[in-house]
Amino acid sequence: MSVHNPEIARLLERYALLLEIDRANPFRVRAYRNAARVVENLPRDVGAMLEEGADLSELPGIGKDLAHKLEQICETGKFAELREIEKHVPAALADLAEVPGLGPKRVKMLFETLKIKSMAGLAAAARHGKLHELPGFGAKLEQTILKATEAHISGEEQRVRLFAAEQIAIPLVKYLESLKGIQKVTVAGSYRRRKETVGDLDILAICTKGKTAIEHFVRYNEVANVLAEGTTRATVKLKSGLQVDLRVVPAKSYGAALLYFTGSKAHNIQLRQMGMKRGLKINEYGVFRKEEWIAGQTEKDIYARLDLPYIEPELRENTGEIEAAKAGQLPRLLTLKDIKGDLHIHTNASDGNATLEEMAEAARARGYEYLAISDHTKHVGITHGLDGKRLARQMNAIDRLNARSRGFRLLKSAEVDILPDGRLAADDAILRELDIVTAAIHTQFTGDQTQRLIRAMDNRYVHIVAHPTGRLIGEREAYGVDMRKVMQAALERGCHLEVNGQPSRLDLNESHCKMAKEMGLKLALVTDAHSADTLDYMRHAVDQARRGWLASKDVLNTRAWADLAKLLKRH
Ligand code: DGT
Ligand code: CA
Ligand code: CA
Repeated sequence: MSVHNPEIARLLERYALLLEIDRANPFRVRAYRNAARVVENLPRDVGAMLEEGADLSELPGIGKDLAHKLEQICETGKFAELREIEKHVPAALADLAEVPGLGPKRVKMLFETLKIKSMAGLAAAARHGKLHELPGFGAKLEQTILKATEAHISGEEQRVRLFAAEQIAIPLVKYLESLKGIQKVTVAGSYRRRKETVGDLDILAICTKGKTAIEHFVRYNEVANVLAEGTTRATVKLKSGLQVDLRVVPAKSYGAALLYFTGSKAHNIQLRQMGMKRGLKINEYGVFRKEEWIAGQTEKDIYARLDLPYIEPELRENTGEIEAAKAGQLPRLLTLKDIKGDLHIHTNASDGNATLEEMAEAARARGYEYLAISDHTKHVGITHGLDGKRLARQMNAIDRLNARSRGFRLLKSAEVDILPDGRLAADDAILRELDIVTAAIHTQFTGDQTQRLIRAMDNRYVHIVAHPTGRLIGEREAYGVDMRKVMQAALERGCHLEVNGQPSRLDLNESHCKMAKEMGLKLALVTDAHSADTLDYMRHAVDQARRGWLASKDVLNTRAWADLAKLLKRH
């Protein structure tokens, strides 16, 4: 049985929701929700780990009991407790709880008062105006629900997070490349533009024998059904639900096809219009003057025909990149190589699973010059947070390790909770001792959080605000926050915000990055890693930053520690 991580996470999340509807102990609910988060952010499939005999209970947030459930899911596609609860709480209620504006409590109420237990039932109730008079509902919410349920019923596309799409695309590309005669395989579309979610995968391959390549593709063992099959293109649906288009092109028009299928559509349309003004026709086969083919082997050749420099895929959204290219003002986008250290990670002193030494070693192995150890400080609701004593011990350990190492430095840091009134959940006496204080909201975030974040930055020991909007892609909307105000406040105080590279967060997003750059606010790119291998999530933060037009100079941790330390000084 091949069950992939996103599916496992979805089952755990679903169970948490059903428990919540069933008014189970909130700690249990949270344990399952945390586990869902851990699984969806794992770099490898749980199934593959089990095959290699890994002990899942060593994962952060996964105990013996949960590890056992993960095994059950991998073997049977479900687990006993989920089957059990679905006997008395209709499974569809979990879907209803995810409708914007609803939630477990309201769903329970709808079920008990109006007997609503399906999406269709909810849509009908909204359409017939049965919801707006219920306590706490109102006409606006009724409209929101109506729209959301109708979109759901009409089967509007389910988008997949980029990280989950990668886990599907990478083995598929490897499989395609294994065919003799295939020269080059590239995933184009939104995937290549590094969007945070993708609707489907658009794969391009160079091959002289198109038909053979297509036959090889549709035989892939993850294919659930073949939706279209021709001699140079095919569309399949994979077992994961993701749709994949493959197009096989000759080497001569590879650049043209790559440009076309990378998109975005809006970017392509602009280019085509520019071409038309010069008497050129641009399509997926090449650039043509009258009927004559004049370019198309590389994307660079095509841009050159329009007197444009090469434009990076991450910028191709028709949001000013073509104008900037014309004016010679494209940013030189930062790359992973520019990053000199990670400014937000956890060890097993709080909720991570690796030791201080292991994390330091992994950071050195990545060529970093520094690593900030930012375990949670102790606070209600934070598991294993460090109190003053344990933090002091960690600082001593850091001093000892630093004394022994050359060219690499561990930074003393902590991730401190921002309380609802904007105060921090740690004493200044502790914060003063740290190289970097990262403040974050983890609880009670209904309503606008702008002032709460600004208050937190009023504390003169705060340097960086972590995951500033709190959103979880596809799961939880950002809390209300006026980002321009927060960024302005950060500038005034000499504070900074982070771009969190956890695949489920990517917070700040690309438009926030762009805003920060325009305002002159430097950002920290971090992983929030809870294990050594997830230090690699830096590349997701870099993707996001590139989509937000950031150059190396717009980012804090592209600098040596001495320069970074100066930038961190508060006004
Ligand atoms: P997605 O799949 O929703 O995440 O987004 P994309 O950008 O991957 O879009 P998709 O898969 O519909 O199409 C892939 C690329 O093909 C798209 O980025 C640009 C190109 N394309 C698709 N349809 C058209 C079209 O009607 N005109 C032009 N110029 N390009 C198109
Ligand atoms: Ca696509
Ligand atoms: Ca497509």
